[in-house]
Amino acid sequence: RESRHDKFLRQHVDFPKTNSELDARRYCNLMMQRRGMTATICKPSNTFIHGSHPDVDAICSDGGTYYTENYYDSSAYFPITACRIVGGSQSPPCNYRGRTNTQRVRVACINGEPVHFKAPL
Ligand code: UM3
Repeated sequence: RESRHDKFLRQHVDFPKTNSELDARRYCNLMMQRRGMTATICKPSNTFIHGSHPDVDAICSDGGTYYTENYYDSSAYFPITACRIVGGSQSPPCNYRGRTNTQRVRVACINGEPVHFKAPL
């Protein structure tokens, strides 16, 4: 069975960025499907971090600063693509809007590994 950390990597880490020539909307529509987030319902919001697995994992230790509870903010700025469902499409085919940015990211850590992406920073 997939661990929480493996699920986090599947849903939130894409490095190097897949099909970087695509615009953000096409990227989201492709990757939300390819990473298994559109099977039964369209996951409403999901952010992809374009950083290496070790660099993202390090947010929970020397690459991050403690925020609160089990949340840590990355020290590094990562390129990200934030995907958000276009109003209406709750079930497949899922239509997303995409937005790119470069920013620090906030994650929840369990046993020193990221398991959850925290929306705003
Ligand atoms: N989510 C993102 N990016 C956003 C907003 C929400 O990835 O900008 C995800 C994180 C959570 C879920 O999924 O939406 C609820 O906040 P996760 O637990 O699988 O990381």
